[in-house]
Amino acid sequence: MQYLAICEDDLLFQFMRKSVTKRSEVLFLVHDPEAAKRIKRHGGSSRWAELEKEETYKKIRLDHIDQSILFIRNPELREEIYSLLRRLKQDLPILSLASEEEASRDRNDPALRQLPIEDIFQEFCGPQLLDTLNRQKVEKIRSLFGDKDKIHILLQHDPDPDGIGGALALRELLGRKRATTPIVTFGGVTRPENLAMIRLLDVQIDRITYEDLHHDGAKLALVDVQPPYFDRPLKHVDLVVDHHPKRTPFSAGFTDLRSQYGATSTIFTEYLRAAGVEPSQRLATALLYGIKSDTLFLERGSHYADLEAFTFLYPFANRAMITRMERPALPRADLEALGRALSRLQLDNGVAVIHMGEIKREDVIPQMAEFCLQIEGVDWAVVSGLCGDRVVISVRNVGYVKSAGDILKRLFDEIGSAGGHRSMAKAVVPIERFKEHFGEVSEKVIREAIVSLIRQREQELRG
Ligand SMILES: [Mn+2]
Repeated sequence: MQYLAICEDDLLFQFMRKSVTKRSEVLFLVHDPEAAKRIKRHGGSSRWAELEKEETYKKIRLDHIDQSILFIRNPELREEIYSLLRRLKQDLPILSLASEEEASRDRNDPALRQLPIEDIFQEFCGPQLLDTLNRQKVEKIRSLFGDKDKIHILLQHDPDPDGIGGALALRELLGRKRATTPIVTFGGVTRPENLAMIRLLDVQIDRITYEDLHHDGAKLALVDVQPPYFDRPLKHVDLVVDHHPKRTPFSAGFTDLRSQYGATSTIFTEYLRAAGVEPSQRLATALLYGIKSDTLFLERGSHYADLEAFTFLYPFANRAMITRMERPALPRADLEALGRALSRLQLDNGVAVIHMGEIKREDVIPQMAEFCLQIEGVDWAVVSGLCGDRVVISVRNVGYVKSAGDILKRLFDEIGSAGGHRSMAKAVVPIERFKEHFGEVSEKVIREAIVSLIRQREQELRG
């Protein structure tokens, strides 16, 4: 295919640069000699000419052109060139880029296609323009750490795919290796899918103590989590990138919180794109899985940005590997706990509350809450269980009144830790403190506390 792009300057070339320099079949015919030079300098093929002269097109030999692109902002000049081309070659395919108003005018010319520039900008340039913001952030992030610094990337107590994906991306953005930039946690990976992920992607997550966190002046980067999440204050935090709502004020050298996003991996995908870093298959797979699992395949709490990041990562990722991560085997004992809990299920105006008692694996609680949402008539699923010396409560919500995070925070933040999004949230409270506050840990107590707040919220919204 031979393309002829007729332009006043090199603007179109700059937009198309990536694709046209790889393929030399696009000849840019430009009005401005300086622009013609710039195009050549950047590896494109160009010719300077007087665009309104018939001579110009005779020299080019339109017979060899399969497709012409007209990007002329001056409407009179555009019209003039269009008529000229038509006169010289009746069936020459012309793609004309014009304003929406002009492009919508019917020309009764089957070989002419008119595209509104606005649409093109929207599609190709919108994300790129926004990226200046991300580019600045990437620069700032890179400036935080010196070459000799050791960096600890700290995740939540039970690192999940979103945190792991973000951590790998941060390491990539900084051009670092595992040895100087380890991913650390005070807890450990427990969920079977997450264990499968770190095994399949060969991700090492080290357990660390508070004492060792700042050992030898190591710098600290928090990914998918904020300083107040931790039981003990962290000494110095250099970076926080997270999508959870801000709970308590904190200070850090660099902070990027985007609570409207469904995943921290989305933020890091934007950084990578802005920095022009093409993700490896391993990194893309981790980020894609992070977005997928945090947003339940883009369904819950997700934002247009999550979809956009997902689309970008998809071709780079190993989807077969993600499928293998997603099918973790449920232990028999936990299946039985699910069964017992279900048999006790009581529905109260769309609110399903289940207390599972003692359970072995904490991740069964959110899985159960997720599952309960599928029961007919359930808008709110509240599932709790006892893990060691803690009460863990997970809330999911599909209805009109969405304030899962707020409600858990109001109830449990004082006596434990609580947070989350409008539609999914979690609270963890030491059993002793729970008892001091509520008298006992039971379905009844949890139901009464949560249902009354949900009703209150509904009333506020109606009122
Ligand atoms: Mn997350």
